[in-house]
Amino acid sequence: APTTDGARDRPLDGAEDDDFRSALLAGLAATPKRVSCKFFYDAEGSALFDRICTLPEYYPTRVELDLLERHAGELAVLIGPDVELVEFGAGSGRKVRRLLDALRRPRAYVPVDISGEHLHQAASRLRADYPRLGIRPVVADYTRAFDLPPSVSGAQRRVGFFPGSTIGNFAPEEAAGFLGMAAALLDGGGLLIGVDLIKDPALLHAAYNDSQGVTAAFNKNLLARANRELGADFADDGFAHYAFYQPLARRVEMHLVSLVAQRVRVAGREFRFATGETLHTENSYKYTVEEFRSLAAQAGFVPRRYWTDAARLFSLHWLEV
Ligand code: AVJ
Repeated sequence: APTTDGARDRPLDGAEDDDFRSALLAGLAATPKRVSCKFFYDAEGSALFDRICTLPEYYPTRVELDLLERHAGELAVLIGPDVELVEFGAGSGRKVRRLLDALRRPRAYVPVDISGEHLHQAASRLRADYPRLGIRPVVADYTRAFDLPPSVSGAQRRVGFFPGSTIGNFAPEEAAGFLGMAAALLDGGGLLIGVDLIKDPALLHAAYNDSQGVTAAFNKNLLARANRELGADFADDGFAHYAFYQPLARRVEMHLVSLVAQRVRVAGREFRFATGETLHTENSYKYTVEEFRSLAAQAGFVPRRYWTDAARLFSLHWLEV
């Protein structure tokens, strides 16, 4: 089991609270109002995120899957045989399957996720199709320091996998902190990581404001989740999805904007929203290839190879420790 000790038990994303209730109460009391994006991913939110990944405007998933397939042969050579693959976050399994299929004799798959249920599902789906792979889920919040169980016998090196530009949810200083922690866990191995790139703001805007409204539903599910789990009384038509790219901050911001002056009750406490006041729900930072490589180098990795698509929408990086 992962261990935590007080000194290292520091969150990297600035969220002090692990549980939704105390995090939302603290975030609604703060100015400006905010809540960590990790609370998007209940069962409803995870299903909505899977739909986002199939949207025509949301290029990251499509481009990253294509990069994994196109460069499978080169990845297999760089990563090497008999590795233990550690995934930060348990995804739908689509990306890790593509990677596992490229690698020679992968020994073990170690998904790390805060949600035990999500991990259990990811593990059992893979077990059926990869009977010779040791699957060893670890329940941990990878935004904080955590330990891994000893490597499986026969594994040559530990290789991390952090796809989807999830690193973009960290501010750059926090991303450096995460990479430093990953470098320590993956000593002697490497990290394969997907990073979304700075591009025409119109393309970023479209990716977070899809025409089917799935991203809006994903964002608003946070309020629905509060109503379901905390007995809150957020009115669905009282808030709107609001997402935009901030070129100077190099990030997409998602907010829920209050359409009227209103009071909301959450877990027995009352909060006021002015008209136009927002609850900030997510940051998604974008990088240039060179900026990301120097961030990784500062954190202790040796940036080896990277791949991008022809339009330079998205990048995949192989970093060694
Ligand atoms: C999973 C954090 C990479 O920032 O693009 C998608 C989440 N939010 N649409 C991203 C998300 C809105 C996604 N990450």
